[in-house]
Amino acid sequence: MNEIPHWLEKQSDLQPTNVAIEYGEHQSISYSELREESRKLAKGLIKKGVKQGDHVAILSGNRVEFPICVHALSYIGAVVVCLNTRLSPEELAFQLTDADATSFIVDTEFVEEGHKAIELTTLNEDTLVTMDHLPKADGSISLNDQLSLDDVFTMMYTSGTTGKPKAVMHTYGNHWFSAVASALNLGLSARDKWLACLPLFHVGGFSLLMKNVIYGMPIRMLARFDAEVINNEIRHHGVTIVSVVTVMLQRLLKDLQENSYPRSFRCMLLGGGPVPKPLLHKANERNIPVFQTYGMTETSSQIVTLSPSDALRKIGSAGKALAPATLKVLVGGRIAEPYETGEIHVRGPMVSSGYYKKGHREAEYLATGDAGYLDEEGFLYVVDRVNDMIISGGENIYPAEVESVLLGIEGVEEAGVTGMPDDEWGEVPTAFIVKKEEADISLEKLNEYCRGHLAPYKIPKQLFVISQLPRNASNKIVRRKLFKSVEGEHG
Ligand code: S0N
Ligand code: AMP
Ligand code: MG
Ligand code: MG
Repeated sequence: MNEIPHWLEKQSDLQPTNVAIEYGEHQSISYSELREESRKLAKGLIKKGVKQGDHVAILSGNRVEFPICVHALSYIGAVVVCLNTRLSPEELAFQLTDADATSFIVDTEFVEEGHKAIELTTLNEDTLVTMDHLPKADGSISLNDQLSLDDVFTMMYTSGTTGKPKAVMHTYGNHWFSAVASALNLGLSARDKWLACLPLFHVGGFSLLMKNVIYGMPIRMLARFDAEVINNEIRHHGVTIVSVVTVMLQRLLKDLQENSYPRSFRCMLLGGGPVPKPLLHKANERNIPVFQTYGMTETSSQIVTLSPSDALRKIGSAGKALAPATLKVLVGGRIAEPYETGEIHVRGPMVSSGYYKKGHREAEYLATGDAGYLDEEGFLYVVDRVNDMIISGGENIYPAEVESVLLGIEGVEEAGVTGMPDDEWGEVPTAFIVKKEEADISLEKLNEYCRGHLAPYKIPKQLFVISQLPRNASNKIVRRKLFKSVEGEHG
């Protein structure tokens, strides 16, 4: 059996009194306390009926109970289903049902959404546990002291091209190799403290909880993104690494003004979506050690990373594949020439083997759905996406999902959605609608309807009413031609 000692048992043995997590104003929890709390919760949950193999959903902001729940579930051998707090109750209900969740742990801040979601499922109200009333128990209940690398540990939703989200399954081994690969790439210092401002329910944020217990490295957890607070943490409180998406770095630079970061701050890990080159130049002028990285939920976070020593020479590149990973660019099944754009394929022990209930991937390489090319030295440049996904502020939006909601609006005959460049969010969704004769469709009406069904970031920010959608020979919407079709009709 491919087993390793439970990582929290290990850290609490190696460094029981050292700080594991700093949170809130001046609070912290040591490794032995994190272990104690997680074990008590595991026993409490077992008494409540949670068993090995159960799927337990978590809907939570960045608070210390999140990792406590995650570790408690690992002690039981239950699977953690991470839910995005920005989703509508309808979207949450879909994921709870699809994931076959049998228990639901909800942050007090999202209790209303949690209850609304559960009403839309066949789950019982009493399966919902709020984070302020987590069951704790003592006594001799046996818990896992080993982790089997092949067991599924987490499920995180990502969108499917057909419209409905699907759950990426990560094993303990995926998370372990992801953390190890990152350390081999970024290095690890005894002084390191990683700031967690990315939401913990996405893999970029979640991976910090893993590094925390795999490396024994403290993390500083922040409840929400506040550029001033984060700059203060970096400048004055010993943070050495932070993971961000583009809009976060933009806000940090704006708040930083003429100030600078200390030399001990060694890595601004920037990923989750495209990065405008002027931002990279600006960060470089301010001596900010930006590491551009490419990764996705399926790769358990980073899989390709560029170090600052190459940052200027290779500006805009996402770098090279991490030590245990391989990358190739394919054009119609053939390896692309240098500078020839094709679909990025990746392979490595951090790559998920499949989606829940969708079967395991047969191919060794994962087809990422991203388009890119390698230069003559093998540095990767991500240029576009093969599919029509929109990325707004690091959140993915699948046009098909939004379109199917728009079709529910009275008077909407057909709907197409595509991304529009946006200074703040990178891209925002735009709707193109063919309306029924006589129908009155406005952005306001669309907004009002969507609010009940979709996370706010997925709601189209602009509306064009047109007479027909551009379609190809097989009648599929050609989303890339949507803006052109407006020009055709109005200009
Ligand atoms: C950028 C964030 C923090 C913005 O949220 P903020 O400012 O907290 O917003 P609110 O105050 O809640 O709301 C204000 C208004 O803004 C709207 N809004 C919020 N977010 C968005 C958005 N993304 N797009 C559009 N609008 C948004 C609200 O709706 C509200 O509007 P009104 O006022 O109209 O109601 C937040 O968006 C955020 O946290 N983004 C990041 C999400 C994230 O984690 N993305 C990465 C996901 N991908 C991965 O994890 C894989 C890649 C990866 O692992 C990685 C990524 C980065 C770095 C490293 C790695 C790695 O590999 O390790
Ligand atoms: P997610 O589904 O949230 O895991 O998002 C991952 C997606 O973000 C990838 O498939 C890419 O489309 C995009 N992405 C991540 N990193 C980069 C990068 N460095 N440059 C461009 N796009 C990126
Ligand atoms: Mg994806
Ligand atoms: Mg968001």
